[in-house]
Amino acid sequence: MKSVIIVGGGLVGALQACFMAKRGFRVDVYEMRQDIRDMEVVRGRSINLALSTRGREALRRVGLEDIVISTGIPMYARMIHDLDGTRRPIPYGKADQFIMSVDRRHLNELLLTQAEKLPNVEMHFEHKIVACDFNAGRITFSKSDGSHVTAHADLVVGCDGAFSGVRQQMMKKTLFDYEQVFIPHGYMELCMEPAPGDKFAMEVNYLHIWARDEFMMIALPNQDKTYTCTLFMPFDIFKTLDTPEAVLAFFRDKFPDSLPLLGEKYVTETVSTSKALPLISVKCSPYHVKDRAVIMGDAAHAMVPFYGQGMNCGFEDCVVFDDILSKHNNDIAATLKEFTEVRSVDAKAMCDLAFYNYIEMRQSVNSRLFLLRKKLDNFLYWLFPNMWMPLYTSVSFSRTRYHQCIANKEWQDRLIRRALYMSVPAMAALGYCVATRTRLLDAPVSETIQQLVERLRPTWI
Ligand code: FAD
Ligand code: EGO
Repeated sequence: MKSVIIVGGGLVGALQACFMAKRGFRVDVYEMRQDIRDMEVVRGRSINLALSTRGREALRRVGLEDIVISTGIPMYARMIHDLDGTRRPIPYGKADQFIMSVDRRHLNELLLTQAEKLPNVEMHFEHKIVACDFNAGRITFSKSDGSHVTAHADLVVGCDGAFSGVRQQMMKKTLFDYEQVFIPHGYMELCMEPAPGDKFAMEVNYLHIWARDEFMMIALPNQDKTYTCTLFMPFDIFKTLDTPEAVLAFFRDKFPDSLPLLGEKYVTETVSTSKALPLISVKCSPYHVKDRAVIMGDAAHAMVPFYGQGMNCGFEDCVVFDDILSKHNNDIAATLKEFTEVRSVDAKAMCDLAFYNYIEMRQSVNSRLFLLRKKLDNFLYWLFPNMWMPLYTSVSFSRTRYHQCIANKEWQDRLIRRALYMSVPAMAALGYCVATRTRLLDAPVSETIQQLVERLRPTWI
């Protein structure tokens, strides 16, 4: 059987190892970090993630859906926090439509352990990719002691994240398109401890959102009754919050209701001393080199986190790849070619959607408008359940291809625009009638209309 090297033992790499091994490929996973299962604390990155339908489908196929769902916390609605502290819940849709708050580390550990259960998988930690020769199927890794090792495989799968080393090697090839954008916003994570009595500090089973134009904060619940809050803000503003006093004034002004829950001391100390982390959006094409290499997950399409789809999209990559392998009876060359064709269109669409949300959430999401938009979405969905699926619903609760989600949204927008245009003359007529009500009822006008009707009436009536 053919051999596969998977670079990166993160969420997507560990999942891809399960998929490939189940097909009988000989799989070697090379991960730069040490085994997270042996670590006390894993630094960096968000602590929890929103898992939705696409990600769940992938987990189901490797037998992990039930365990992940049972250890996550469902979120059936968003909870919008107004500036004055008012909280307004807006359901995601039907009762069975919820997103799951899952622990990143726990999920990664489950995936690694699941992959290792298969006899044809081997893990190599503390191996960082430094070079590869795609034609020879040869990869060189550096180890933590500074030494180098070389490995061979029929296929290299790059699942090594937004700053992918495999992608970097692919960029040397001709006809490889690449685009990366760092947005002006950075993010910082804050931990909200349980309230006295070991209870959640806020309503559980919600995705909490504070929308303040340029500043956004969200909170997802954890199993241990804490919340992970993520503050999104321009680096320029983060820079000005370098003293506890400045942080306190800022939070009092923008997120007053969160202050007592997070604790003034904790917030002021953490925000004034921590570094905000950058957010990057990466698009590239193609995703493969002949029958030798392919990239998936963030390596192929890192996106800004404003749709909660990065991991879900990466997990769906594995599902799509697996389906195409089946279709071509494990023929690698045909599979890689079709994977690029099919998946690059959809992943690009999702990157665009995430970026669009970044813009929209700042412009209109001064919570009132957010509320209005979501309520209208829900109302139309309730009215036409088979025809009018809101964009967030098709992205998060269906496996409709991402580019199709955009197309649906476009015809819906066109319809709304048309309905508005068509209502213009009707409104004008109505307005005219209201303004001139007395005159319409005047005898001469009524007579004119009667004469008109008389003249137009077909003779047979
Ligand atoms: P990664 O998770 O980055 O894993 C890459 C792995 O490769 C790592 O283990 C790394 O150590 C290893 N590696 C890197 N370079 C090398 C190398 N040279 N050699 C060997 N190994 C290497 N997505 C969601 O679906 N829902 C959410 O709610 C959500 N929230 C997010 C919030 C924030 C703030 C951010 C930043 C992202 C969020 N995402 C979310 C996106 C999600 O984190 C990513 O899409 C996901 O982690 C991608 O998985 P991956 O395996 O492709 O990459
Ligand atoms: C008008 C206003 C149209 C991530 C607002 C669309 C994203 C966008 C970052 C939420 C939920 C999971 C998330 C909604 C919109 C995660 C998410 C949404 C954030 C930020 C996030 C929603 C982690 C955008 N899903 N979402 O509809 O509830 O709507 F607020 Cl900053």
